[in-house]
Amino acid sequence: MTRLKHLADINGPADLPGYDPSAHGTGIVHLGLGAFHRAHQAVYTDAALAAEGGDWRIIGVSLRSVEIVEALSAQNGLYTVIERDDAASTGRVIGAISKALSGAGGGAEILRALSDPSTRIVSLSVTEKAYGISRDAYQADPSHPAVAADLAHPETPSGVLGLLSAALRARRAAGHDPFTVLCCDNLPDNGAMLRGGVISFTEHHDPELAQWIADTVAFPSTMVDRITPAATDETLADALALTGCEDHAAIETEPFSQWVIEDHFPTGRPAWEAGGALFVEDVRPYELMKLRLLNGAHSMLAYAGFLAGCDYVRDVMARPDLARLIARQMDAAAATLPPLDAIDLQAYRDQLLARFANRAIAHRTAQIAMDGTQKLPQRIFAPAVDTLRAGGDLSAFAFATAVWMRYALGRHEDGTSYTLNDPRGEEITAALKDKTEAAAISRALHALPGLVPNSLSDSPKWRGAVEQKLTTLLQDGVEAAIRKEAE
Ligand code: CS2
Repeated sequence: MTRLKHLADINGPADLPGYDPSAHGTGIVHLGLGAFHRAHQAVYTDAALAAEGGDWRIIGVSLRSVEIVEALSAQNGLYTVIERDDAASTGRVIGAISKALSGAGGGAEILRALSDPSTRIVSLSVTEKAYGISRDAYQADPSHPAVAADLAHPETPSGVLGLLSAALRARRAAGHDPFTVLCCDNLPDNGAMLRGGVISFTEHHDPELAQWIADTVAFPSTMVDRITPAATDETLADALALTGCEDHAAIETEPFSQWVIEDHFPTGRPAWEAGGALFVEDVRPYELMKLRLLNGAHSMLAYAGFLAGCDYVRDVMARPDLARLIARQMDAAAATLPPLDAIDLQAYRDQLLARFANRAIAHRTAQIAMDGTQKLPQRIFAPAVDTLRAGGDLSAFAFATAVWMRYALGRHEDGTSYTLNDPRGEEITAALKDKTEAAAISRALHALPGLVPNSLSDSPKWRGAVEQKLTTLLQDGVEAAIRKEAE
């Protein structure tokens, strides 16, 4: 079987890049080579290259995984994106990635790529937990392992903040322009957050450089959206059918894709609007809408669905009671949003429900359930705070929190256990040891430092609502609790 490596070898219905990849230099280093980057930013860059050309190909960096780097390196960076919905699967080969680098063996090569004058944008999709930035103060968090390691050895960084800071130092010393830093993770105000993290990290050892970063480096915020599950054997089999080639980096995703970006790129950018990106003054309202409606409902359905034995989001949507709770979650979240002239919230919500119901996408509830401590603050707690302040109905947020707490126990009702996949997993397990009562569990999890905002922890109304729902989950069982909640 031919391995995907040259466009000329492709023999199947997949679309090919509308340009000659080898005719374009690189202009972007992207940190985080996961499925999401390959289904989203790389696809927009592919469209931009086809529409307007330019030296904007991407050096993709995986900070931890070696596998994807090996797969893409063996394929000249080429891979297939499979778009699926109930009607059809279509394939498109992407040529935007010029090279893949791994951080597993140390950061020297990555630092060279970041410091190269041809690099004008550094984009990131590294997941919420990789940053090590306090969410309230936008400061580097020295208790985060990568931040601590890089603060101790800033010349040999391996984490996000250390790499960005060291690369900016090298560029300044060499007289090169700084790059623009583009955060593509699901965090509110993600550009400002990353800016605060990089500057405060740098202040520890080089205040002058920190000032230069504050004065010269742009950190536009973005809202990113495309539901992209982890690839499965079926993904790879379909890629073979679509290209006639074996493709170890293929991914599957939904037809929908959205990217809203603040247009602040002092050193230029690709014509991402060719792929449908929307450039706006202020991303925040879009980001809040997406985080609270899509991601908030996703987290709730992941915990409730996982506990109810639903492996995939589509299975959760097929249950009328859970589907009703998902719609309720979105409505409760929508009530916390400022009006956004450009968007019809009702239509957005209905579209989300249809996207979740896509039967052709195998999106695991267990995948979305990961890293709850990193996700719940912006998805569930922030809108709960707004709802509490406005005197609204807390039910949806309290239920989402209670199902997460039930999930945090790490065992199903039949006693089988599962791994709590969360950077604070050990801390949670220690806090919950020997706790069986709802009140004790809720107290222990509310007491985790920096997780639940004080306005919620200190509110008897909130605490009562969470505890009551957790009591039902524990005493009557998950199924009965879902039924009762959906009544
Ligand atoms: C999901 C997101 O895994 C998760 O937490 O909620 O990855 C979600 O699929 C994307 O944000 C959709 O754009």
